[in-house]
Amino acid sequence: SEDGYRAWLRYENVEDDELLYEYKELVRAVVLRGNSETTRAIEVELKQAITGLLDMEVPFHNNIQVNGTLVIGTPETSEEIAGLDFANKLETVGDEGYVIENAGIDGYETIVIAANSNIGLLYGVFDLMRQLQTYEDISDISIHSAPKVEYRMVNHWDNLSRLVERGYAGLSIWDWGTLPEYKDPRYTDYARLNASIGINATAVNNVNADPRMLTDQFLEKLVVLADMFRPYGIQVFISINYQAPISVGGLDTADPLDPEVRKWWADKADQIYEMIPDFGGFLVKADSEGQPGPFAYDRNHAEGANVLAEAVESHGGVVIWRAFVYSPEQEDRFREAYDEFVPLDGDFKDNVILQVKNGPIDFQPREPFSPLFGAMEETNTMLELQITQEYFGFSYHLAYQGTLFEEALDADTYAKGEGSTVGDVISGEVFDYKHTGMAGVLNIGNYRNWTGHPFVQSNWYAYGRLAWDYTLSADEIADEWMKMTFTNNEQFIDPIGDVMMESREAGVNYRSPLGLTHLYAQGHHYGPAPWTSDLPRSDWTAVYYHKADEEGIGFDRTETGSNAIEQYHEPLESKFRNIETTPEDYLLWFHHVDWDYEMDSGRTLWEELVHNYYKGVEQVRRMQDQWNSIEGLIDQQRFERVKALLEIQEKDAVRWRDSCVLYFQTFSERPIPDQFEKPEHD
Ligand code: GCW
Repeated sequence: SEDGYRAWLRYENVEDDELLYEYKELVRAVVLRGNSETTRAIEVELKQAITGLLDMEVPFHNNIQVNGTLVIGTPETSEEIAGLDFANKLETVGDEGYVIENAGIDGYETIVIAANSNIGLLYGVFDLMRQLQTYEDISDISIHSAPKVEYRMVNHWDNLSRLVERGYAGLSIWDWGTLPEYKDPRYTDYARLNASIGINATAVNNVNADPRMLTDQFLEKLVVLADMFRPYGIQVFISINYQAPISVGGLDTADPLDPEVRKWWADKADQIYEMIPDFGGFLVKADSEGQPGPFAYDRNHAEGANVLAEAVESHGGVVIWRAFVYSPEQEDRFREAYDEFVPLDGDFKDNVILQVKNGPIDFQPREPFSPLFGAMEETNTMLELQITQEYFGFSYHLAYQGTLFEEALDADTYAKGEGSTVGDVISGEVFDYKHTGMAGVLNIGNYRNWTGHPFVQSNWYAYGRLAWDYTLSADEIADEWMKMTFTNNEQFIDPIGDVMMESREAGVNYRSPLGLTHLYAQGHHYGPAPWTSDLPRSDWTAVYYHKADEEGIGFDRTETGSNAIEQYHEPLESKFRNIETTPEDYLLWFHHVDWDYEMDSGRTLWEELVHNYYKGVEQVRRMQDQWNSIEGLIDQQRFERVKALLEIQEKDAVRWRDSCVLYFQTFSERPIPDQFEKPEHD
């Protein structure tokens, strides 16, 4: 049965006879050099992969004896590799990169996987297996690959109770109750899946952090996870609660400038590093959504972060400080992170990284990029993306996020003129950052298939691939993922590739087209409630964001409004100030627009809004048709599951459309034109 547990590491038998023959000739034996936990993991992985893909047991030899040997090693562990021409090219791939090349060694034809570290080799092996899984020709292989950012992290919002915040796939996979005694093999599969896409760090607990994570009881459990992840190159991080010196340490203050507090954090760090020598560091959500932080002691974010940074510094650790802050006092939540953090640029220690969500509000279906990217010249700044579909239909809707991630990474900040994309900023190309990184909020659960909806796995996959190389395209990543996860059959790949590539835009259209924001029901963030108005915090209401009235709709962020547009570099600032040059996808993010404003299509704003809502529903219906067309090309189990989920998605899309259109109509007081019942697909 296909229950989705293996995700993209299915290693199914290659079904193309010619390719199978080619692969068997090229991978007849393996010479694997080195002896470490990681090389043992490589051996296990390769045996499993080749047995599955090529239906044969590959022999591991002590030296090269046949043509078609796969030679794996570093210049230190392998004389064969040290002697090769391209051994000197290895410098360019750094600690974690790798090279895969054909090479003649001692008269034998080989494929070589070379790297500077065993982890690099592991990544190379996963890449080669991906070539086989996706039916690439490897007879003339030449791959040089190195990650573009240093920390490629996943963040779990998992509570110690095992309930997962914004997780839609069961309980936390960390079974704290049976740790440290029971080493669930699932933890190893988790590490394999992550390593296969280049993830090298995980923060295991929720950023709304339980202070108990810092107690001996939980640290002992964490040691086991760290031990199980280490062979796969994955460092562990924990989220900390800023009041821990009080609640765990028994002090009467958590003031970061208090000498006792400093000592407490330093001692705590020493203890953790004693237990986990390669511990990554702390992830911190402070003074945000009710979490404690330095503000209680009149200290700013930099003072708050630096005490922690000092504690882990001598151990090589980092502190990841989140920039997700906003409060009801401000007129515009959009402005807030920038207003709070830009004045502190330069005040953070070198081993602090500021973690910024892609958009200024909160993981909406479409946001302009956060103006903090490109504004922090002296502060390491990393990107936070959401893999879990909090605002995208949980694990019920098919919504491939690769396109959203790509859009965020490719956005040009103009920080140093044209061509300073968010990707370039966070990889340290624009400013000279000491540390670089990306984080993805993962929130898999203990469901058999990890993510609930089989297609949510693709977000995890896409995130990892882009964290490794932000210049990859969402399209090619979707293609790889489908081939590895479902089938190489083009009759499947073509229509379902279209489904994936269109799915995010469909989700934007039926929820919040043209730059609308946050129309969700309060709390769960699943269904529509654009009418939400009376809550204890105005910045949690929907009316705060859409500002619909008799005149029009949208949030004025020009000089007549909050002027948040000033936070962008030119020429973006001028572009967004002018309603005519603001891209329509972002229109209502920046302007309060008259219902009769004429759009590019010739329709009025009201008509265009309605059009988009109707189009979103049509897009889902088309996704259903395309899915139905592939019946029989994959296992019936996953086929039926996705089919049923698409039925749910269609109903939800209709509900979103009707709720929003009818609600906004109470302001526009304009008719819903008949022809929008079924707009043509454009
Ligand atoms: O998107 C919001 C979520 C919260 C989350 C918060 C954050 C962990 O609704 O559930 O809390 O963001 O990113 O801190």
